[in-house]
Amino acid sequence: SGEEAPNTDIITLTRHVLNDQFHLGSLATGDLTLLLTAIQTTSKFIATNVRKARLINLVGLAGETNVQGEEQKKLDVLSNDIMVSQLRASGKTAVLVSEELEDAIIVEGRYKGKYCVVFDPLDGSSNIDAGVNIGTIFGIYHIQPDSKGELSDVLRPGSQMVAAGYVMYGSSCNLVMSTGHGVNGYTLDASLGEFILTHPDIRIPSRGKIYSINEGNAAYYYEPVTKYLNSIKFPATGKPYSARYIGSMVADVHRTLLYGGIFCYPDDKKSKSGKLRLLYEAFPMAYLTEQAGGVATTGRMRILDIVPKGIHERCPVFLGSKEDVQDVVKFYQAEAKEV
Ligand code: P6P
Repeated sequence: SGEEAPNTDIITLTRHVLNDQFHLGSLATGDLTLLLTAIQTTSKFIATNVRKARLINLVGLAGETNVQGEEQKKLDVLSNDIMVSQLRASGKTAVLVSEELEDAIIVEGRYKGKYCVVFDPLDGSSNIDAGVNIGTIFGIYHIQPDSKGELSDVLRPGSQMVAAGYVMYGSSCNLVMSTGHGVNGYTLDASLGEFILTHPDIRIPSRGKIYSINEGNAAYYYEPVTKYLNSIKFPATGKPYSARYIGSMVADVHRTLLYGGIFCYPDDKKSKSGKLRLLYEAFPMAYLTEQAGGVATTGRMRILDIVPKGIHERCPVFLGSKEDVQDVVKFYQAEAKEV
């Protein structure tokens, strides 16, 4: 008939992760798959609410009433609540850390499992009124061998995570994830309610042409950052880089993974440790960046080597194409030599 035959070999996230289990060998008990299924469910729920929010003005400050006159929850509070309940109900978690909760949740009783999930349920939610893409960011640790699940299980370097990912809520709903064997991207087919593999084996280009940083902070930058930016804005040879800054980490990192270049949120004279959170923003994005062949550093050390002291601590972030990030590090190393 000449019509394009429907693609019958669609690979769903669940099937892809199940296949992945063969990599994990004996470690694969299905628990991680079930945990990732719970994360998929929360992503679909949040995606629906983010979309509705744009339609019926669900956004705004907590305590206001929405068009139905109901006491409405801020989207990020709602997103947090659904993630906590779904992750606990999965029976696979022992420790939960959320950007929205002051303290870690230790799961007790019959629902206690072997994994710790650290997450920002809706990062960048202040952008939602403007229709900017926002997202959920998550990282997963296995509890330590002699532990039943306690705070020390999440105060570990990001290099000990077994999986990490983000969900971006925009014109489509994209889930990008790694379980330690490369990075894959999935797109939600709302008619099927399934995440379909659309970006297999994402590899970040070794060098890009885009830099992403909030130049509104330029007055506070330390010298290595100023010198690096000048080197790509006024290059001795070649063309200047393009500037792209969305101000929503998931959107800026997603573009960096796909197009290459560098995303920066450095420490400066105003923000002594930078702005981004180590456990559930920097670690998962650094994990994905490295799994895609890129580099993620504070300027002075590999982000995934940091040992967190607290669950909400912040850290400086430079991540993206290997050569671009290594260019920044050279300016920090030059500064260290001057000292
Ligand atoms: P600034 C959003 O509020 C966020 O946490 C990240 O998603 C984003 O990268 C950063 O803050 C933007 O911060 O200071 O540039 O507005």
